[in-house]
Amino acid sequence: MLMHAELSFFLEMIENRKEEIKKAIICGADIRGDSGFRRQLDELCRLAEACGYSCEGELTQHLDAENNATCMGPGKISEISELIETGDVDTVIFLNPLSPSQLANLTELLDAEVLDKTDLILRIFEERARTSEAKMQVEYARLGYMLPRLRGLRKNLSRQGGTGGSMSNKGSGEKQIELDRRVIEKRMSELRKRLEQIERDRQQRRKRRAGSGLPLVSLAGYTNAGKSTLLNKLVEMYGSDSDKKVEQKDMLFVTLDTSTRRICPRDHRDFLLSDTVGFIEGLPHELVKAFRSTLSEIAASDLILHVTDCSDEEHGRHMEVTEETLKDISASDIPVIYVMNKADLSYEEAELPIVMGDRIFMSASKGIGVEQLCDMISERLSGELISCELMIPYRASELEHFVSVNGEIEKKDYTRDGIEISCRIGRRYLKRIKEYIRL
Ligand SMILES: Nc1nc2c(ncn2[C@@H]2O[C@H](COP(=O)(O)OP(=O)(O)OP(=O)(O)O)[C@@H](O)[C@H]2O)c(=O)[nH]1
Ligand SMILES: [Mg+2]
Repeated sequence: MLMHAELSFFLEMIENRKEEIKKAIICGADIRGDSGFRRQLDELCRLAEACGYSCEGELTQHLDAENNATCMGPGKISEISELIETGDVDTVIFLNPLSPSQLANLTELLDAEVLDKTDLILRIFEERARTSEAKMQVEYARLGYMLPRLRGLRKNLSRQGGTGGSMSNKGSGEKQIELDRRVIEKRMSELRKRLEQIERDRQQRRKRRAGSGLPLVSLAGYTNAGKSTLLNKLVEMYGSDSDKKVEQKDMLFVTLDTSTRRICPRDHRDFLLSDTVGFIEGLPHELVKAFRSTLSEIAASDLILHVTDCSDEEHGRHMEVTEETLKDISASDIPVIYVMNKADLSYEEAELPIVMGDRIFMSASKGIGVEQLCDMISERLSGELISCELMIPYRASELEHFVSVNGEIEKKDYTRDGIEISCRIGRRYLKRIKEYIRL
């Protein structure tokens, strides 16, 4: 966490939250009748609940354009004020991203805690982050979010009864905000350096792994789709006894860190399977940026298992959001298998699994379709193999083992000049053996 005494207001802000369940109201301006508006409000309510709020109601307004000063119009803002005065609400959560000036104005006008979806997601991540890397990433994202909003934050804090640390003790006004800004920027640059070092270590590990050569398969998908459940099921069926399970739970954003396990399916080549943070519509840009290094694991994989809760009526939208996020992290060119999970909720179990091309309708929690999924994984991984003929001299005979681990040997002869091999091997391993390929 922050080490600067000047930033005590930041700690206060987090501390002040660990109170009883707060009553929240969900607000949203529906700009020109957005078709996904209803669904987004419901999801915001789930997010609020995951963050310890109880949703007491919602106020929405159709608008042609957002109100620059207060997001919603003055009439609606008065309605919210009345709810706050009667004690029915102490937090107001906006679906629309609030600009720094809208946040400052609303906090002033409403005399209540005001947050938007980005802030809410940051709070969930703050509560759930466990490893020091995840903690640093979330802190970096939080500070990036705070930087342009210092004025509104100061109001929020003094309303909560906090001293506001440097923000309210040492005089007010622009000068103070400038001071706070400098402290935050310094801390962000420290965090950036430490995160860059972690990323370098990760790249080293990745290189070593590529050298020893098991293919990497990554789970990706909307939050709560069942990614961790699938990892656990594969570990249970084909992992080693010492492999620990990861947390799986019916809540948004349970997983924030990457876990990798070795899976050894019957009759197929072993592979590594990685589970990482889930996606959501409108995942704050600050977070995607801060979690880039964690997400880079997906971008470095040989195959992605795109997991979707197909029983959710919004699953089409969830898949679109996942694809957009994969594009964002430069992972859209990697081969994909679509895992339509939780199919037990929409189909008779006897009908499952259903395999249609690169899709499989299955159930991770019930273990239905796991073997078929492994067949598909193996097929896709070997589809990426290239046929080649090798003549390996005996002085480099360790490459025979390298080829057998990373590919499939079709024919092998021990000749006078060396080992003659016909094999199929992943494109990315060609570099290591290129001088022995026979043209
Ligand atoms: N009915 C049913 N429930 C499932 C299935 N797979 C997972 N679940 C449930 O869905 C919930 C979420 O599962 P997780 O594995 O934690 O989901 P996740 O994708 O890892 O979610 P985050 O880590 O939060 O992004 C849990 O309550 C699981 O028990 C399934 O095949 N069928
Ligand atoms: Mg998970």
